[in-house]
Amino acid sequence: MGEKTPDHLPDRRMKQDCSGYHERISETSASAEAGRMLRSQEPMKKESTVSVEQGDITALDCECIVNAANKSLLGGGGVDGAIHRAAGPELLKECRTLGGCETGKAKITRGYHLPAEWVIHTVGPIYSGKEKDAELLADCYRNSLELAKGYSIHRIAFPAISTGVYGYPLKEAAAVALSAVRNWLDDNRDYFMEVIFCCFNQQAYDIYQSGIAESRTRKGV
Ligand code: AR6
Repeated sequence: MGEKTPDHLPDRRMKQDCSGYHERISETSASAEAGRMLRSQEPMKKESTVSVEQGDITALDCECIVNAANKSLLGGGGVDGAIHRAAGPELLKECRTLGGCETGKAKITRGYHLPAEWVIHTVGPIYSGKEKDAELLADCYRNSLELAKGYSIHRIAFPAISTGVYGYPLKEAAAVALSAVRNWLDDNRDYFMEVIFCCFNQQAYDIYQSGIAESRTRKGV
């Protein structure tokens, strides 16, 4: 990995900005924050957000996208294949220098020809039905967010890791993903992060959307 020079990256933001057709819901509570600010007279902090969008993650104009890779980090099918195709051969070249990645861990590269400046590659568990699956899947989200924070990234999009070739049931995986992200945001209240769950199809979108709505109801916001 070279030096972090995001300011000197070529302008890739001319690619498609998908915000026009991606639906979004958010669990942020700006009005609650405004109320707190008035009461405490403290300056208003930007609240982290969690949202869900439907579409192709390779088209997202987002600072960082996450790849559901395999341990070799040398590409594959599904979202991994799509990311490598869209990023171009430079991505594979950089991935070759990384020495692979263990399940649950994460590594970072440039985004090359993607609209995203950065790609975080994480390796989800192959679903086995054992307890360890959820721990490893949560590690993917936690370690990706931690790595992103280390690179001062503030906007990150995740695919539904492990729910394709690796066979993790979507509903279970979404619950793990949402809770891992929420826990990380709770532990990092001093750091603003915009988290997007990018769902490839309607079924995944609906599952994530209801998961977020449920947590909003629980929190009463
Ligand atoms: N944008 C967003 N989500 C996508 C896209 C896309 N372009 N394409 C697929 N998905 P998978 P895994 C969704 O199989 O289960 C690869 O070969 C898809 O609908 O890509 O973690 C790797 O090299 C599904 O919900 O990843 C590994 O060998 C989710 O992304 C293995 O697959 C994940 O499906 C990893 O398997």
